[in-house]
Amino acid sequence: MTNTETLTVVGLGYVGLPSAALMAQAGYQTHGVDVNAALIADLQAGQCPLSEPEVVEVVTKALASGRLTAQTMAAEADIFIICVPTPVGPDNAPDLSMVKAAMQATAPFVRAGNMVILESTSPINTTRDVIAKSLEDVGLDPLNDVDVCYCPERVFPGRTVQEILHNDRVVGGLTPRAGLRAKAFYESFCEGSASVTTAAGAEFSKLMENTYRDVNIAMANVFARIAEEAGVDVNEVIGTANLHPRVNVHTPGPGVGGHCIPVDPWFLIDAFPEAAELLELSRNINDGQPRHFLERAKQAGLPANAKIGLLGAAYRGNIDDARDSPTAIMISEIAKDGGSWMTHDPFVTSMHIHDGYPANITDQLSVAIDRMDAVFILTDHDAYASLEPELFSKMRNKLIVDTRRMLDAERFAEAGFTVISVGSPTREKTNLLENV
Ligand code: SAJ
Repeated sequence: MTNTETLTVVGLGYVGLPSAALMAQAGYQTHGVDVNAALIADLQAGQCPLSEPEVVEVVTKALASGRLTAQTMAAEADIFIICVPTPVGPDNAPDLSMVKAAMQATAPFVRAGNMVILESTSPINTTRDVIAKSLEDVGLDPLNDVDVCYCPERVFPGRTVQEILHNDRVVGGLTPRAGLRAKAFYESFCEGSASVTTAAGAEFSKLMENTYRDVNIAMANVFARIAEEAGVDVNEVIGTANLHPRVNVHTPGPGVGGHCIPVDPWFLIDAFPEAAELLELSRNINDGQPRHFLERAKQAGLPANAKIGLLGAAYRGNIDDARDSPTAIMISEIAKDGGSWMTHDPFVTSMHIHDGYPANITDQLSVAIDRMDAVFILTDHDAYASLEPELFSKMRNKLIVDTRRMLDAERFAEAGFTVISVGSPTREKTNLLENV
């Protein structure tokens, strides 16, 4: 490999660590930095603490090759990449404290001629107001001495390595020179192409991409609520509507989870509250889905102080990530009603309420189903796709809320269950079976 520049990657999370490993794999001598000493100790011992098998493979290989090293301190390099979290606070205002702290710790190592790239999802103008400002504070001119850029990641958790390597990227320079240099850098280790724009344009593009998805999901959830009232099956209608060549209605469900889509629209709402009215409404519609399902369940006979089994804690299927999951909102709504709950997830074992879960998935599911007043299916894990009515036979009250359309509602109704499916009228039990 001929990539002779050295890199410092600050923030070794689910994007920073695989990115650093892929840069190392492309021949760059890469210095990884993180404030988490336990993580650094794992990496120094050659171990990758993330769970995606492909990520583990590239990270362990990069560590073993010596091209990727890890420390809690920044170090001098030709190119610096900042990949730290940018959450929102309790008031939904952006919390840039980690970007600021990372830049304060990194800026003293930056020299004239270097490039500094921010990858963290950020409000418009963060590259100018935080990154460039920190460089000015150490005596550098961010428009002339250093190339300063914004280049958001676009990875879909579960396919991290392939998406870093193959997705097209947008790179925004504070100057045209910086943009062109960042384009050449990303194209040196990624297959996707990089489009050059301004730093503010790239920041806005990232927020627009995730907000587009949030608003479209909110619209799908509104269509589902209309279908439930109108006595129509929303899935059939979405199927026919999507035959139109310019229509792509998204999938309704329990709301929107993950660390990006429920967060990023707030960066626009916070800065442009009037213009972003639709975005705030959409956020509230999506976060209101758990309450909506609870109200439907009450109408179908969910008792007060109900005990509810929750199948799925991850924010989407077949991953172990429960950050900002609709299940967390559902739990707080159940608590407001004085109810109790038991969660099951084949991947997110930290959210199991029960100690000592059995190893076998059917036995595990029984813990979250038997003697419950209702069972809510909240995550589209493959493991929940083929559940049979017999598994639910020991429920106290045969009420199932399927927020993901995982079950054959007809079959469950025939077996004596009341089934509430997203986007479809409630199906009452058609005959009650004794001792199913
Ligand atoms: N969801 C629906 N209906 C849909 C699609 C998704 O209810 O039609 C729900 C999912 O179940 C999940 C949530 O939305 O709870 C978000 O999941 P997701 O699969 O849409 O996306 P993430 O958060 O895993 O990843 C997104 C991606 N962005 C876009 O698709 C525009 C990814 O490319 C970004 O890199 C990532 O956010 C990020 O880091 O910003």
